[in-house]
Amino acid sequence: MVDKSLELFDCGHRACGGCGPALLARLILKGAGEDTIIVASTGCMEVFSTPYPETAWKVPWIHSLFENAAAVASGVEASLKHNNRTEKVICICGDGATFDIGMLCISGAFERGHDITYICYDNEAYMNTGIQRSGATPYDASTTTSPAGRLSMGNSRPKKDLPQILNAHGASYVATASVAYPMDVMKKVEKAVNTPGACYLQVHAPCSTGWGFDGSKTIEIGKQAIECGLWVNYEMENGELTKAKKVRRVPVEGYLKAQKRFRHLFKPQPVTEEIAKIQAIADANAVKYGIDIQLNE
Ligand SMILES: Cc1ncc(C[n+]2csc(CCOP(=O)(O)OP(=O)(O)O)c2C)c(N)n1
Ligand code: SF4
Repeated sequence: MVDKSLELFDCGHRACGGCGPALLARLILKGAGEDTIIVASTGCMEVFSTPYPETAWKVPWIHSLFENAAAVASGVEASLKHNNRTEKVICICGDGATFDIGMLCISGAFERGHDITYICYDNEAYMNTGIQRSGATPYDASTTTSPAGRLSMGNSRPKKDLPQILNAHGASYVATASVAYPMDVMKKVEKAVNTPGACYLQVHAPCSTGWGFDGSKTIEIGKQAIECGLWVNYEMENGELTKAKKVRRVPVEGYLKAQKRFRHLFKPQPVTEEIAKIQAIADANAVKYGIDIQLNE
């Protein structure tokens, strides 16, 4: 067991108030402990935590290119193994770096079975460069490259199912989590770094600036995503779904209404057919992962 009272991600960094990824950085290091080497791709977390010559990281930390964190981590892990060293190697990357530009290197690292943990902080767009859509952006979210307007309802594609893709690579452990449930995040990080082979964690990390909500509401928004079924916390071990957080589901409207990126769905009046499509995504998640609490449970 690692000592979770250690604060290995320091205060004084430059994230926006209520930044989900900043909270996640702290939780990752609490779950992983001191004996950890971080490889971080370019993105918000890298920018706000390491303005040269300052750093918020109290463990060794390497800045990779935007696209190659998994390749850098593979090399670090191979070198540590060669020298009989036992540090854990963790990639921490945004969804743009993970879902899109880094896929080639991630696929290679997982196929080769490197003993690394890859953690995607999923704030559902390229935030650092001004809120562009990524393969993780949810259906109908308005971003600067999928703007809602007279001719558009926002992002026209559903979120890519990356955990399933990495599961299909033969990953030892694949899990999703949310910063709204900190104990669960720390537990899954600890489990991932102690599971041999390549492991993947995808953590829902609400972004107050990009999603358009007050920074005091980060945890509330994260919980709403889970309570409506648009985000599911689950674990897959050796290819099989082993656990999924059950909920008494509520309609998706409350979650959507709380964020400016979805406000076009309600103003000037509710666009019921689009809201119904998003509800259908949540319903499909509920069936796929069996998360609905039945009345007799
Ligand atoms: C090869 C390359 N292309 C583009 C960029 C510009 N760039 C820097 S950060 C970033 C966005 C990162 O998005 P994401 O990985 O989702 O992390 P976030 O900023 O949301 O935390 C981009 C496009 C870059 N640094 N390198
Ligand atoms: S833009 Fe979003 S992810 Fe980036 S620092 Fe601000 S709240 Fe965090």
